Amino acid sequence: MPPLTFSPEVRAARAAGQPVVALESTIITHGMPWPQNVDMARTVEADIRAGGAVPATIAIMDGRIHIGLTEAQLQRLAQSTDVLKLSRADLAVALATGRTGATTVAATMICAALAGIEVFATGGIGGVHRGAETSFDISADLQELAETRVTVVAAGAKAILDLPKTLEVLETLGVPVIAYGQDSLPAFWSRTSGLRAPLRLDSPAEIAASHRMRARLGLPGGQLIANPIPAADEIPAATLAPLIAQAIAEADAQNIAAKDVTPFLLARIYTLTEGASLTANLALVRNNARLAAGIATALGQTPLA
Ligand code: PSU
Ligand code: MN
Repeated sequence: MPPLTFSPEVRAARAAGQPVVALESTIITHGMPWPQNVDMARTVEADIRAGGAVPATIAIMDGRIHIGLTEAQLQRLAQSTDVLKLSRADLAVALATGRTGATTVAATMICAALAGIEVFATGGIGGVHRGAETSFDISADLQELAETRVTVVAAGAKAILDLPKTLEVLETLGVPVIAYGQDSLPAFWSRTSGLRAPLRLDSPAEIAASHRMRARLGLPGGQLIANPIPAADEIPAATLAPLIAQAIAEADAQNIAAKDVTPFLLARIYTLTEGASLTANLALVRNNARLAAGIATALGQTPLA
């Protein structure tokens, strides 16, 4: 039996058959600074409740997989500076040795699936980093989307990544990349990337139906729903491009590698945009949470077969 601990709120939701939406914790510990990270976590949880579903923020604490965090646990996680960043490779070691850590998209998908949660909202997924042809830096999030049956709502991938290569890898892995309500692939801070998304759906009911159809076909793996940032919150790609280039050059100069690359770039871009990147990030995570609540609700109304 996996070492799962449900929060009282999530336990009650499961007993009542209410829709549940998973949330990751690396965005809290490694994606945003304190105290904005804890505000974001609370606000996004409230958005999911307002959307008629129950939020389950997932983290590893004291050797248990926590599905839903209490206020005290959220505070503890958000304020610690030495929390581990856990992906698929790290989960078992962290649990077996009683550690505390935040789950990435990949690890959150694994834990959500273990808990029977089918929908997960986040900001951006990991992907193929620029220069991956020499660094081989490709996030484990992509492989996880191919293996674990959870529908992930994100705002596309950040421009710190190589978006065309990320799309190619997802295609190779057989992951459906579905733009929500438009033809273009959204690019996190911007509504459009200049790339056409491979697939498009226009309603939570359609997304729920294709999630169920994958199960009927016996296909493992999830769906990536790419939900564009609201127009009012967008940051033009041209504004960010030089700042992203600067952040990547600094990461190279300082030999930042492996797990440290994404948190380093996010922190630098936050500083270089004087916080504007964080404001937009909050808006898009909230937008994704609302859509995920709609999908979880629609799944509850969609027959299993
Ligand atoms: N991209 C973002 N914000 C984030 C992350 C990615 O825009 O917070 C986090 C997520 O937890 C994601 C992880 O799963 O970084 C990917 O890290 P890596 O590139 O090391 O796989
Ligand atoms: Mn990486």
